[in-house]
Amino acid sequence: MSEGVYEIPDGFNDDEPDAMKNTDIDGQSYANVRAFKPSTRDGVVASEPDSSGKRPFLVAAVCLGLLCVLLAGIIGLSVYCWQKFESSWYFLSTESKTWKESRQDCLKRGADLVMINSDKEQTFLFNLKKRVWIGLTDSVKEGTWKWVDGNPLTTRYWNDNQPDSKDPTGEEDCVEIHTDWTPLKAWNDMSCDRKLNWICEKVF
Ligand SMILES: [Ca+2]
Ligand SMILES: [Ca+2]
Ligand SMILES: [Ca+2]
Repeated sequence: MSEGVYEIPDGFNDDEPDAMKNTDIDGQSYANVRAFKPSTRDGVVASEPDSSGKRPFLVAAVCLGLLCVLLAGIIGLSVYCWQKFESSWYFLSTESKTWKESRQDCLKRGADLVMINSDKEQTFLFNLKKRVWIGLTDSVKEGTWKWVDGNPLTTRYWNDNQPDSKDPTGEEDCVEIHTDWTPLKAWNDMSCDRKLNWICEKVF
């Protein structure tokens, strides 16, 4: 035959991709109408980056991975800052603030200053070995101690000589756990304007 190109009949299953088809008839080469696209199968390596849309997906995958690492870090850090004991989570501050500022910090964290209901809880807090504010005050009525949720004081862990309200500059209306004493006799009333660490409690 000297002219023409054989047509592939309908239904003929040609497993060669269109891009690879070349027809050689009578010693003459006919290139396929579609551009030749190099592939590793041909021993040709593309020197240009693949612009088929894979790159944006790769960038998105890397960004997602980095976001996951960041989230894991934040979650890990927040879990590290809170300690679980019995049915509550406790946050021990690293800063020192007044009693009122300390309470505001706890409220921002979705918690409140710690309220102590048992010997076990008091001992756990004492063993943290920090002078800390707790959620107990008589600022509304001198001598009437109330927890931050408004409940009256029933279980007490005052030191033998406390509360004494003997701050030379004024009243002592807020309560700390003092580290110098014993676990179940560790409370001291103190001026609310003094700066101490504090403990927030979240009950579950
Ligand atoms: Ca408690
Ligand atoms: Ca007082
Ligand atoms: Ca005192």
